Amino acid sequence: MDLNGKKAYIAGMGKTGHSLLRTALRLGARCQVADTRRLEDAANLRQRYPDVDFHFGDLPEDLFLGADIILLSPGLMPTLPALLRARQAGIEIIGDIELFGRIARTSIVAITGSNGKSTVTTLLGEMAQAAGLRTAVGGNLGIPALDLLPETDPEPELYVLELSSFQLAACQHFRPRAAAILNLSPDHLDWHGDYTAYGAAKARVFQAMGAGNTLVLNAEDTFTAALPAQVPAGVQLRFFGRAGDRDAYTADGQLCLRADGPLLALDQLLLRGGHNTENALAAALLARAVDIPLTAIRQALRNFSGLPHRLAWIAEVNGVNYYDDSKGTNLGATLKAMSGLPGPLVMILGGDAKGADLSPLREACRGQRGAVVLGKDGPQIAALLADVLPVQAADSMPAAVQAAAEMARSGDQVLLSPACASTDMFIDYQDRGRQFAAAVQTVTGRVA
Ligand code: UMA
Ligand code: ADP
Repeated sequence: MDLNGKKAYIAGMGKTGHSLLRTALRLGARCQVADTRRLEDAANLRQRYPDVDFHFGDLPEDLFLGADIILLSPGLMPTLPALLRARQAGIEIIGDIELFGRIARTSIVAITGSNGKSTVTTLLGEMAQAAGLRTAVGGNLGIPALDLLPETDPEPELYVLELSSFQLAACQHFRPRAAAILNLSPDHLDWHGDYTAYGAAKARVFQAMGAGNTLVLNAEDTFTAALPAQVPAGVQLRFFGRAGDRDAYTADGQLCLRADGPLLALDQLLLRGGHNTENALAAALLARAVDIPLTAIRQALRNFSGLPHRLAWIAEVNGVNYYDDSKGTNLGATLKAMSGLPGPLVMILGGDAKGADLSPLREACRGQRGAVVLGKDGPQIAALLADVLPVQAADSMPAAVQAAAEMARSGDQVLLSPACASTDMFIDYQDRGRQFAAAVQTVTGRVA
């Protein structure tokens, strides 16, 4: 990637923006940075990078017009007038993953979909490590992809990247050796405009793939099952699903690979729930696509107990079990989490619904014990559910847990799986999950 002497404009100065700036400077670019926010560390940034021009706050429409290339952060809305103007002017705009793909020299596995990405990414990373591969794991999961590139040491043998629809929307030639699209359900519709555009962004993960590459798809998901017609010639397709004619499936209490036979008994999998069985199958197919041996796959499957804030058990108090599924930030994830527990449930829902239609929650909540709603879209969810089950509103996590504990009866489960983003009330989903666990301790400590 030749950026030497080029004028690179970094759009957004979050985690990704920092990684874009460091990389562009290393490649010899002359950089400018813009962020629509008035960032607290602006003075530090100016001090650390004295040769870089920074622009914070509202971005003038013509701000990017002098750039040779714009390096875009994923969270920025594509409808930002300064970006639209630059696009009209024919300036190249690429995201961090496209840039990463142009620099990285070893194999990349990319994982996307609406739900299960972090789980599959982490699990595949464990499989690769168990196989003794020098592996770097990141992307939307947390460490920006560009920060995985070593400055001096040899490159990792394998990069495992979780990719969001925002990141993929800014990819053109990105070509992973293997990729998976796990599923699609409505999310981020405010950013993409509609469901079709959201799905199209996910499908960009395979647009530049070709012979020698493998695409793993969910055979049971309406969106992913219809994708093969769009997949470039030469790409090997691998399907996971329930039935035995898939490439990975479950049969007779075993996880099985069509090419390799039985992999592991389901009861040896520490991950719980049908959705996690799908995640395990997807990770195993990806692992085989990059030649990870079966022994390493089995070892990782036996040892991996899942990530925090994904249907994680917190406590049992007075016969009521409390579960943290704070990472349930869209409808699809919450429906899976609800179906993974026996019930009756007291749901804690709400936050920023990101423009999604949450009406399928009505059916899922029918017959459950109750719901407590929180946050920006709490009132909308309360109105949706009011005639289906008892609903209460709360203005903080302790108040929500208090209300849920009062509604629950012995044998019930209280489930925080909000179907919404957290950032209207919390720093992020981890903060929301931690506040939930803390509130469970205090509130139930009082009633116990
Ligand atoms: N923002 C502005 N103005 C700007 C730049 C950003 O208001 O000029 C806002 C964005 O709208 C967004 C926030 O700041 O709300 C962060 O945006 P960003 O692009 O700077 O994000 P990063 O801090 O670089 O973090 C991103 C991912 N975040 C998003 O895409 C929103 C992180 O995923 C990811 O871990 C990180 O890059 C490294 O790859 C988080 C996420 O919530 C976990 N992702 C979404 C999800 O999983 O649903 C897509
Ligand atoms: P992502 O990174 O895509 O958000 P995670 O692995 O972090 O996915 O899981 C987020 C939430 O989505 C979990 O809390 C769980 O409720 C749900 N989930 C996980 N895997 C799946 C799946 N394969 N299908 C549907 N929902 C899932």
